[in-house]
Amino acid sequence: MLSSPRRRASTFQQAVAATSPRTTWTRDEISDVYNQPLMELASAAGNVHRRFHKPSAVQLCTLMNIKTGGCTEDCSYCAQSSRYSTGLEATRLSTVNSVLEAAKIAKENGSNRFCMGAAWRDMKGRKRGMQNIIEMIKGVRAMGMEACVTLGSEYYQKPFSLRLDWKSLISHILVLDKEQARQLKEAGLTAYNHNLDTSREHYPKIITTRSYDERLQTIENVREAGIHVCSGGILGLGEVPETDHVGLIHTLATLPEHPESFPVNKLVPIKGTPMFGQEAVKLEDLVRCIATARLVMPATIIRLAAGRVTMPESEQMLCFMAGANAIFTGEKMLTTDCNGWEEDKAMFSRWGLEPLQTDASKVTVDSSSVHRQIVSEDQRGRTAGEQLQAQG
Ligand code: SAM
Ligand code: DTB
Ligand code: SF4
Repeated sequence: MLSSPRRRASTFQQAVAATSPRTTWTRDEISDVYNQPLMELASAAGNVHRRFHKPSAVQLCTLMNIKTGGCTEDCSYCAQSSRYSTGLEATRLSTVNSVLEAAKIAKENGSNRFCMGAAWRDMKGRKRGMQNIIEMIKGVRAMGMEACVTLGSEYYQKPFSLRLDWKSLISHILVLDKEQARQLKEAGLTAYNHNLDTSREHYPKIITTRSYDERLQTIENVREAGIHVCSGGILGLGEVPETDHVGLIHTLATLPEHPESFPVNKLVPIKGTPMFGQEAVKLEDLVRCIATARLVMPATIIRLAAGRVTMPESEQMLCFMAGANAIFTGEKMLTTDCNGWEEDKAMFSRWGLEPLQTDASKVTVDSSSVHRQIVSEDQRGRTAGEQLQAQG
């Protein structure tokens, strides 16, 4: 259904005037925002960004692949799926020491979030792995950095009554589910990354071994455990930007709480995967997506994630101006290259950017979300309310 120009203007103006996040967006409203003239959209997003965040502050996160390859899933973009011949060698879970050494280097280079990724479908039956991951999280937090993990669907159980075969009964007994989430939270985990990747409609063309609802269930479980949700998508999977980017943003912006962070990945084409050879996302679609996310999820951190290494600095700056405020930095993403620390330091100095100081050490391991909120508001500069007060 097309909206009248009058309604279009008012939805956009409401988004521009927001002083707090709102989770009641309709898909049409988000589409209205998305379809504003790009200059208007990007400039409005920049203004909202300034109301909710310190404009010069960009969070530096460093990734480490703690378990490479050999994954049973069929995500059609991924170098680590065992279904495709990508030439990647599978490894076992990294040792706690090697992870903490890498985290130390990240910290020395100014990163304040360390994100550990494992090529797993889920954590089912991984008791030993879990113990090691808990040690990794504790070690990263003890260094005063935020800790994030991405380990697949953290846990998922189909309704018990639907599957009463032996296999599912056994898996019910083996799965640690909520207990795992509780342990991750207790270890001090700051955030759990689990991307929806694309819209619900486009999703079945990309992944068939895990459903969209399983992803949403994982996100819900993470949120309920009191862990920050980091969830975003990949652009350039053959989707239609006007419908699929809007669909992805709409799903995330209407969750009971907006994700704490929204990673925007540009597809890194991996030879051997079905997505290799897809047309790259256009810069205008990338900026439109970031600006729309900034307007409809104003308090969320928007992370310019995979594919940044292919973007000229000028393109990256357009993204920051439209509301992006985090990056992955360091030697590697998971299996592909990342912009190194030195390159990013030079870019920060040229453009007057500074690392977002979240002083993760202030966030105690068992802190309540209220305390976390206070600290994060404190860190991101003035809150929306304070800004408005200051403007009189
Ligand atoms: N196995 C876990 C999972 O799928 O949740 C964690 C690791 S997985 C590699 C993390 C995310 O990286 C994916 O959900 C996807 O959004 C992103 N990703 C993976 N390969 C990518 C690629 N070639 N280009 C862009 N993003 C990619
Ligand atoms: C996210 O959204 N992007 C990161 C992180 N979360 C785990 C991963 C990007 C992977 C890029 C392709 C690769 O290096 O294999
Ligand atoms: Fe496995 Fe994650 Fe890659 Fe999918 S994205 S194949 S779940 S590692």
